[in-house]
Amino acid sequence: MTLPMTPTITAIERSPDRGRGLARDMRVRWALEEVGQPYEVRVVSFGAMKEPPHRVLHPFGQIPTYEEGDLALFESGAIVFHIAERRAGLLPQDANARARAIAWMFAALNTVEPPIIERGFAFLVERDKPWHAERLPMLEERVRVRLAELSSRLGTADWLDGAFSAGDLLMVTVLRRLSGQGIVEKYGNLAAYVTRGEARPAYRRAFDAQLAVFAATLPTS
Ligand code: GTB
Repeated sequence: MTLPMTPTITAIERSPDRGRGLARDMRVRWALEEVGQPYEVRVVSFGAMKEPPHRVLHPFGQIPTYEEGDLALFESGAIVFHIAERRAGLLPQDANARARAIAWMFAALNTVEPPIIERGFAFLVERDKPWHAERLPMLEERVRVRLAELSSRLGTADWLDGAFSAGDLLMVTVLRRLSGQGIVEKYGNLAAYVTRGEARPAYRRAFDAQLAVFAATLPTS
């Protein structure tokens, strides 16, 4: 199969976040914008995601995917890492600093994001269960502990380890899932960190592009 050389990513048609940039194509778009790589977007419906043509690209029937030349990738973290490795701007040159930035990428996806997602899912799908009220404080506490630890490490720094990196890009997108819920806002430095990420020109371009897709895929009547 011949695949295009300009990277093509996938995004959801009518994203449930209503264009707030919370779906995981946002982090890939932002990474591409940071390194100045033009890209194309293929919008897929929830139904099409589960069909064989999309599952060839993504075994779990999700977005985002990334196609470039004869490479097809899935998992937003792997895609951001691929972009960061091949183009300058998201990972430091110094080997140790680079390793630490990669550690922050894993921390964002493997340590900070899971409790945030679990709490979010509980709100979405468990709210009517008799045990929900009992389970919720534990889920809230797990998020709180992680944020307190992250806040303590960030301190007064602008970014997690020196210059802005792919670790910050992923961490900001993970924290944004809590935006407006009064949780990140309890940690002034984390709230400022998210705002700093969102103020980057590359972030703004990525955000506007995903919002345009949401607007364009809304039903017309
Ligand atoms: N680990 C994968 C990755 O990082 O790439 C997870 C990918 C994933 O969950 N993708 C979602 C998906 O395809 C899209 S982002 N879901 C369809 C399915 O699993 O069947 C989903 C999303 C939408 C809205 C919000 N929000 O409003 O907060 C957050 C995330």
